Amino acid sequence: MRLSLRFVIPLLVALVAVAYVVAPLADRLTLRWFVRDLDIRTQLVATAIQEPLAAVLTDTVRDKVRQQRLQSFLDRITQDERLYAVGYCDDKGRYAYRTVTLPRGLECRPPGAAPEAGGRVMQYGGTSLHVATAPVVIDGARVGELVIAHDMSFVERRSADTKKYLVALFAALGLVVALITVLIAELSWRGWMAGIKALIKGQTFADAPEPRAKELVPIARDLRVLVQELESERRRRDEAQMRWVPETLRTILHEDLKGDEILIVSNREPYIHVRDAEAVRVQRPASGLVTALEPVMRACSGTWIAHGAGSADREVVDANDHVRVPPEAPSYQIRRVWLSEEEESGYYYGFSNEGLWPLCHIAHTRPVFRAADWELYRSVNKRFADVVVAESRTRNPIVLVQDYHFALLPKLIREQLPEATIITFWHIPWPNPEAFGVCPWRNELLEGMLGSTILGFHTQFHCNNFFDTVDRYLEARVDRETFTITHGGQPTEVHRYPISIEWPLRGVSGQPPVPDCRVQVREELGLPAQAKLGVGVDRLDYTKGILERFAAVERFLEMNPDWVGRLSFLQVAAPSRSRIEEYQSLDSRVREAALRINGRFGGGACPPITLRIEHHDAARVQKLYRAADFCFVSSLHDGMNLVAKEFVACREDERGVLILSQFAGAARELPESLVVNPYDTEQCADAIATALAMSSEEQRARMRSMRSQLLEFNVYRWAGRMLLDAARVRHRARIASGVEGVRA
Ligand code: ADQ
Repeated sequence: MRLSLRFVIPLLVALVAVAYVVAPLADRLTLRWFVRDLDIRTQLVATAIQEPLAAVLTDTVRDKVRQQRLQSFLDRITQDERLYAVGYCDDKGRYAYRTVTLPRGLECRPPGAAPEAGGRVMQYGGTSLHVATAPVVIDGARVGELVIAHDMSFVERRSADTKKYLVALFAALGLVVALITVLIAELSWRGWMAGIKALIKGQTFADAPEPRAKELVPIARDLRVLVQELESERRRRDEAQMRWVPETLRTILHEDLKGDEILIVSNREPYIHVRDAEAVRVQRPASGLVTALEPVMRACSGTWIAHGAGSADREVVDANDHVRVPPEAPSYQIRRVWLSEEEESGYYYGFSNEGLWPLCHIAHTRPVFRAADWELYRSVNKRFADVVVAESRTRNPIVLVQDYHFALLPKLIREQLPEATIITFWHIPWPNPEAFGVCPWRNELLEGMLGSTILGFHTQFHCNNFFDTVDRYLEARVDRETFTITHGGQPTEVHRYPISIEWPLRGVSGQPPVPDCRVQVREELGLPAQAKLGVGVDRLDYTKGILERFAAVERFLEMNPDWVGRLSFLQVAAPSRSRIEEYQSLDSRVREAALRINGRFGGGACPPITLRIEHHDAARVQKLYRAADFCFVSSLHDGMNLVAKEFVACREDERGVLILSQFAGAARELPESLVVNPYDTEQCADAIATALAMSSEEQRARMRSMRSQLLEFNVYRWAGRMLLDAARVRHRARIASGVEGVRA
């Protein structure tokens, strides 16, 4: 339709132009040219016949003879096909001779009339005639005048021919113009479309090329900015509808954050280099924080700043203390920070893990606060702040500060990089104001954290506790409607970001089928093939409720003696913070409990408790999850607990039961698990009984529901939501600075 219009319109225009403008104009012009030609021709004829005419006129023969001669002379002349008629007017202004064809009404001009400048056109008997006069002069005296009429029908014939050619010419021209128009329109339409398409694509991928059509370039930029903003806005609004995969994070980074620089700071590094007898080995620490952030960093690149704690860490870094990881396919770098023994002991073991860890977990372990530890905590936070500034290539990087080891860091970074976007995530619970209030440096800690742009906790409950704590101890404006705390003019948004795992969990697809895992793990543990297996996977930490778990297994066997020799509970516990007395004591208590329970119910090939206090690699842990009939997470208090989520992620067979503590953040997201109070031994023992008796249909229904929750709420969403919020804050700050600029 579009094409045919483009074709027809130029053609119609050409034809109308021929009919109403060109043809009449051509008519007028050709007529004028021919009249001029005929004027000249008349003069030529007049001149040519002047002499013979004079001879006839002056001949002394009789009048009659003269007349006859003149007549036949003029008749001869008019045999010329164009010469229509000739007349001779004498000196009295009367026709002395005239051919019969001379129009009747054509009178002689009065004698003495001035010579005519040119001829005139007249109609006669349906024929157009050109009539002109020429004086006849004999011996210098004017004796009369010739009237010469030319037939102009040839002009009409030629004019008609010319019109025909013109129409044909213009039709051909119109056709060519129409074709060229269609061609150009089509090409430029495609060009525009390609330009616009590139432009629209450019909203999603910032590196889209400039449109080739030059005229599109300026609007391209404006349009791109506009669509990008709309797109970002839509993303923020439609976060719930988005599919959360690594690519989504990359898109947010490139589009919403315009590829801004990302720095992560945590105490634990994602890869530790350790020296064996002869070689350097790479180890991945058992840490929920690392488990969550590593896939995010793979997706985002950037720099991860962490304490270099491995025995071979210094051997593999470059001159700037950088090492690229993951070793198999490097995609980001670690910047290692070296701490002395004293610093590590005061900042990490002392203030962080003997002070803040028990302070934030309500696990009835008394926090220990030493002034010396506090000083080292402060100075190490300052060291890390300086490293962040040194690593930052821009004045406004996005810094993701991780966990309770760095409560002071946000404020320290803010002092040196006021434009940085600092997102602090607190991976452990936040207690109520009374519990937190026992810390001698509570205000400094709170002020340090409020240097953040955004502060995240796993649950709303922890956010509310934080609001209450700030409200209680600081002079700050706490706005619970906008979730913002303003302290010293610096606003901090406080939000809930429940952490999760990557989905699908890396490595699971490479695992043997679940039945094979069941058989292999039972063989490896020396358990009977039919034995039921429960599993617990933790860092060896008193907050994880390992002793309470054992007590529940013991109680279950007490209540259900027929299960003795048919059920084994495998506890794998990664040694953790083993320099701290409380942890050493836990280690011995856990070992003793396992021995005692095994002594009480064991003896056979299937001990009630199988305890492995050692670090396992991720693949091994996944295999254990797959081999188990149930997984028991009995944390006394836990920010989230990723073990619960990992267990669910490893069970694509939709079998297995999760027993989960109500005091782990994960219980809010996985209510289809068997939710228990780990302090209630009876309830936990019952939960084991329920798990062992649960039909496969019920297992499937519960597992399916939990899996769909994790598919949707994975770690990319956790990180993505924080980054989107950061993008929103940055966007608003840019607008605000623009407005300031205008005001100034
Ligand atoms: P953690 O206290 O470390 O994390 P958790 O969330 O359960 O606890 O993560 C532990 C991680 O270590 C899991 O990935 C698990 O597979 C791994 N792991 C445990 N034992 C292991 C072993 N023996 N060998 C090898 N790997 C082992 C803190 C908070 C949590 C919060 C996370 C993330 O205490 O509440 O969920 O950070 O924010």
